[in-house]
Amino acid sequence: MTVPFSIPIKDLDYCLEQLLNHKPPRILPPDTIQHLCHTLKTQFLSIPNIMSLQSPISVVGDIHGQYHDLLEIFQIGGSPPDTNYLFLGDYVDRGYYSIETISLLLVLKLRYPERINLIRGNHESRTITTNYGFYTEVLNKYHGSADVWNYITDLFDYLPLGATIDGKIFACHGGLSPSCQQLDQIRAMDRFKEIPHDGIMADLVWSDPDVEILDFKLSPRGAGYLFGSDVINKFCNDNNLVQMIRAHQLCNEGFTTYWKGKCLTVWSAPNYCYRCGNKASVLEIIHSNYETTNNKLQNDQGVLPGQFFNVFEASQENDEDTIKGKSVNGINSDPDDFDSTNLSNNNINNKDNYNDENDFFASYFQERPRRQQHVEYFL
Ligand SMILES: [Mn+2]
Repeated sequence: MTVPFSIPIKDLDYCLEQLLNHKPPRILPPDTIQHLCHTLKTQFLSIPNIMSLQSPISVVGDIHGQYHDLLEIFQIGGSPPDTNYLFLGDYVDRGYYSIETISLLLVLKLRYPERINLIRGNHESRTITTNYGFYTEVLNKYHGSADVWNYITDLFDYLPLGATIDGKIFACHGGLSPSCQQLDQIRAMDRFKEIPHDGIMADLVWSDPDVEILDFKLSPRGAGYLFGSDVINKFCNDNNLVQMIRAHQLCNEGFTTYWKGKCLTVWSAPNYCYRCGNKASVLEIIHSNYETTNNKLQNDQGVLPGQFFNVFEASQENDEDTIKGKSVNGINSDPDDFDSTNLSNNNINNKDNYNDENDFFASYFQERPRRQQHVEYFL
């Protein structure tokens, strides 16, 4: 089924062209963003709090405004419409390109509604974005107007909170809640609001796993909880799940596995904040036919059969921004005295023509060679 939308494909492809064919990417006009958000609201209204998705699908963790690293994801992991994606939230804040990042994802959601799935992270919130970069970036790039921030943060209230994959895997941004034993409790919530400070909705986007504990414990983050092995075992048992996939925590190697793959963290912002030097990953889920695999549930990444973390490093543009040493919100500031006017530009896209009929987005990525993948299939 195709979700209806009222923005012509050629207009969406024009938005993609503005973002992809220029360096730096061109931001979309406020009226365009307003129109995108309005159209998406009607689409999100019909999406349940927990989406039912199927494999194959690629799961992406935090991006945090690292636009060029998001493009790297489509490059190494495939682009829609050929690849299905589930993004786990935290699209904005910290990095330099929150507007471009969220604009691209919103346009892609409208352009490929069945291929792109977005859920809400703790940064998809008015209070958090006011403090960690997105709000300030909007003021800077839109000549002092906060209109675009208002359009987009209003839309954040419509994002779904989680997803199941093949009915066996539960995915959300953060983790579990002591107030929630059944997925149906999440399904029954009114999610169309700002993220509250506590309760199930807050915990879903704020909580973290902790292998040192069995039960719940207050989180040092000041919101959400740490949850232990008894909690995840009971939750999976009671909801017929085999695994939980989440994001929300920086991983040096791009991913972390807990409890023999029962819980995974996928982190998709390489060289986070242009200074952490970490790798990033996308979790590719090929299938969930665990019963056909002779119970050989582990591999060298500690994930379940049919899954692998596609690990990648920062894009060239991330490196260039690192050299520029601009300040990043929420992180120590460096003097912003670098002259960026004469950066050598190895343009990420030098083509002038594009096919505006069907698959503009895919054709963009087919131009760049796919990286060799070290894939282990367990079919
Ligand atoms: Mn987060």
